[in-house]
Amino acid sequence: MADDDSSHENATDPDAFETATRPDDQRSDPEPIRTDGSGSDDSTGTSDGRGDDLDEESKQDQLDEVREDADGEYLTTDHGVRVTDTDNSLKASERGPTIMDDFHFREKMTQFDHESIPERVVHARGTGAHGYFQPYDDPDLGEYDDISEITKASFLQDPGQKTPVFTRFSTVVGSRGSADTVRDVRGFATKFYTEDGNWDLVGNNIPVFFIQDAMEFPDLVHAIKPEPDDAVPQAASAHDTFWDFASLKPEITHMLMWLLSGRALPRAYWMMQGFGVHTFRFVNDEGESRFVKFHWTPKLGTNQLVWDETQKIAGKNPDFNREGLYDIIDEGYEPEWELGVQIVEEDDADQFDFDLLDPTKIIPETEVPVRPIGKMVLNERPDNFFAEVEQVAFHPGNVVPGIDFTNDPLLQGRLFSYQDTQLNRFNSANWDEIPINRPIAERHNNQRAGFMRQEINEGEATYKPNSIDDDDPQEATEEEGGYEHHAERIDGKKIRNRSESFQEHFDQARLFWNSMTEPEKRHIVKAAHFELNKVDRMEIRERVVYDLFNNVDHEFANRVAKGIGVEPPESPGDELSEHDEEDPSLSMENRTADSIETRTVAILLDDGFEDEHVKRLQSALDDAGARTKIISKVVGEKAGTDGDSVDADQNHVTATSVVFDAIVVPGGSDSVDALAQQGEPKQFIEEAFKHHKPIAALGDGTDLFESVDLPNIELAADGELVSDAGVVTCRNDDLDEFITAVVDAVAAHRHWDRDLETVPA
Ligand code: HDE
Repeated sequence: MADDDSSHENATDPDAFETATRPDDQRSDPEPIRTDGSGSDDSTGTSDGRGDDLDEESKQDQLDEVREDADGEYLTTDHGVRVTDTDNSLKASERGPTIMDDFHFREKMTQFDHESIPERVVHARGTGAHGYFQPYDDPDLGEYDDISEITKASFLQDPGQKTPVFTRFSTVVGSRGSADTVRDVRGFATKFYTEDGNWDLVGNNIPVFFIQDAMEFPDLVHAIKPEPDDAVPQAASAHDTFWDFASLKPEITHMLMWLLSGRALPRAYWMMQGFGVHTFRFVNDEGESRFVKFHWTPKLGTNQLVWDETQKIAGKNPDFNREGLYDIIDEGYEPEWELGVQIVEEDDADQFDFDLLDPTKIIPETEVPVRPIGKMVLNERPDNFFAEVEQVAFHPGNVVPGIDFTNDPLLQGRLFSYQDTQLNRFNSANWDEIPINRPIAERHNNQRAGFMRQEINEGEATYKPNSIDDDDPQEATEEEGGYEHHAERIDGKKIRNRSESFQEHFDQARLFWNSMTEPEKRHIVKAAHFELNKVDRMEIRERVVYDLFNNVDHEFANRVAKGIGVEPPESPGDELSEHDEEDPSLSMENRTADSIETRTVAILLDDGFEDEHVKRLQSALDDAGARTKIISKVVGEKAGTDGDSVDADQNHVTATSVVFDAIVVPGGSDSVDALAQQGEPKQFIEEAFKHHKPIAALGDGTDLFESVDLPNIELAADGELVSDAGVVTCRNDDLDEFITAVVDAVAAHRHWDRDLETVPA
C-alpha cells in the first residue's frame, strides 16, 4: 500500500470512499459493503451512495489506495518474502544447472514472460494524464436559460464541482512503439469519474469519420494497417491498400480532406481540438431529448507541424507528443480545453441537408454555434504508464443519466466493439475493476466472479429477486439516479441497407476545401502528392482523382493529378458538389491563440555572446510562458562578453531545429564567428525557415542570417529592426522593441508567406 505521497495530499480522506446506505431506509440497518477497496464503515454524508462528496481529488484518493512506493524498502517476492540475491539463480554447485527450488527465479521469469498484454487493435500508441472537468458558472446557452433545461447530467450542473478525469491521446494506425508525429487522426478519449458513474467521451481530433456503418470498420482498418503480406508500412496511410479502399468508398471523401490537412499533424496534444464525432442525445429531468455534438477547444489554439518536420521528428524524437505533454505538466503548466456543445431540437433535425446520424458530416458552426459549457484541465501525469495509460479502457457505451445515444450506425456498432475488445485485452470481464477504470460512484451488483476478481462481496444471494439478502442490491428509480433509456419511438422493417439520407458525399468535403486558406490548400495538395506517389497502382491514383477529388473541386483534382502522374481531368466530375459556402471555423488559421505559452525557443550561441541579449530574452520569454533552451557545439558553460555565463542545455549532436518552435541568434562577434564556422547552426536556421518557423537575430547575429539562404527576406541594415515574414532581425540597441517583435512572431506560430522552393533543408 502506498505510503503518504505528498503529491496526493488527500490520500487519507475517508470521505471519498463512503459506504453505501440503502436507497430504502424502511429496511433493516445496512452492513457496510466493501466494494471500493477501502473497507470504510464510518460514512458521514453520502445520502444515496452516488458519491456526492466527489471532488477533483476523489480519483487520486482512490488511486492512492493502490499506489506503491518502494523507496527505502526491501526487495521481496510477489508473496512478500524478502530476497537476498536477485542476480544469481540457485544452482546445484557453482557451475551446475539451475534448480527448480528457486522460487524467486521462477516468479521473476514468469512475470517477465507475461508482462505484455495485447496492444489495442487501433489507437495502440498513446499517452494520458489526469485532471478535472469543471462546468462554467454562466455558460452561453443561447435560447436555454440553464444547462438543466437540456440535460440532467449531474456533473454538468454545479460550477463549484470538479469531476476527476483521465484523458488518453493516441494515434490510430501505428503500433504501440510507433512514432508520435505520423500523418493520422488523433484519438481524444476522456473518462469522467462522475458521481453517477463513469462517462467515457471517446472522440477524435477530427469531427468526422471514414465510414458510415460499423460493419465497414474491420475493412477500413485492414486496409489502412500495414499490408498483411509483409507488415509494411508502419503507421502510415500512404500505401496501396488504404487508397484502394478509399478510392472505392466515396463516403470517405470528407474525412480524406481532414486527414490530408494539418489537422493530422498536431503540434501538441494540447493544441488540438477534440470531437465526439457522433450526434448524441442530452436528456433533461422531464425526459425531453435534444441532439448534441461535443467539441473540445484547446486554450492555446489549434496548431500544426509541417510534413517534412514531422518525418524528421519521427526519427529525432519519436516520443515528441508524449514527452511534450509530460514535460509541460512537470513544469507546472496545466493544459486546458473548453467543452462546447451544439444543440439541435428534435423537431429541427430535418432542417439540414444531411442526416444528423451520418458520422461523415459535421454540423457547420455557421448553422449551429458551439456553446461552451465547461473546461477540462490536465494537471497530473500518470505514475506508471502500464497501470494507467495502457490499462485504461474506454467504452462509448459508458454513459450517465442525462446523456444517451442516437441511432448513428457507427456509434451503435461501437457500443458492441469496445466491451468486446477489452475482453481481448484483459482476458477478463473484470477489467472495470482495475484502478484506472474503476468508478468513484459505488458499484453493487451480482456480477461477483470471473478471472482476477478483486472485490470481496458479502452476502449469500447473487441473484434477483432474493429474500436471503433482503433483495439487495436494489434497483433505483429514475429519481434515485437510475439510468432510464430515452424512449425513442422506433417503427419500421428490419432491413440491411444504407439510408437514402446517407448518400451525398461531396458537399462537406467541398465546404472544407472552400474554407481553407491558400497555404492550407497547398498543404492538402502536397499531402495528396506524398500519399498517392506511394501508391504503386496507377488505376488507384486515377480513381482517387476522378471519382473522389474531381467531385470536390476541379482545380483541386487537377493540382493533385499533376503531382502524381495522372492525366488531369478535363471537366469537373459528374457529382461535383454545387455548394459554395465557407465555414471559417474549419480553418486552423482561424483557431490560433495569441499566446506563446509552452512554446520552446532555441537560442544558438557560443563563447563570446552578448550577455544582456540572452538574459533579457530568456526573462521575457519566460514571463510570457515560453521555454528557452541554449544550444551550442558542446554542452557546458559558455562565457558572455560581460563576464556572465550560461550553461548550454543541448549540443549539436542531440539538438535539432525540428523540435523547437523558434530560433534566436543573439549578438556577440566571437559567438557569431564561432557559429559561422560550424555547419549545424546554419542548418538550424535554414530548416526552421523552411518549416515556416519564426527565426530572429540580434546585432551581429544578423550576419549569420546573411550567410544562409533566406530567399526574398529583408534583413536589418544598420540601426534598424526589420520583421519580414516571421524573420526578425535587429541591428540597434532597442532590446524591448526586438523582444516584442520576437514574441509576436512566435505567437503567430507559423509564417506561411515564404518563398521556399530553393531552400535545401
Ligand atoms: Fe474506436 N476503437 N472504433 N473510434 N476508438 C477503439 O477500443 C471502433 C471510432 C477511438 O485511448 C478500440 O479500447 C469501431 C470513432 C479512440 O484507449 C476498438 C468503430 C471514434 C480509441 C474500437 C470505431 C473512435 C478507440 C481499440 C467503428 C471517434 C482509443 C482499443 C464502428 C469518435 C481509446 C479499444 C483509448 C479505440 C472500435 C470508430 C475513437 C477496437 C468498431 C468514430 C479515441 O474497440
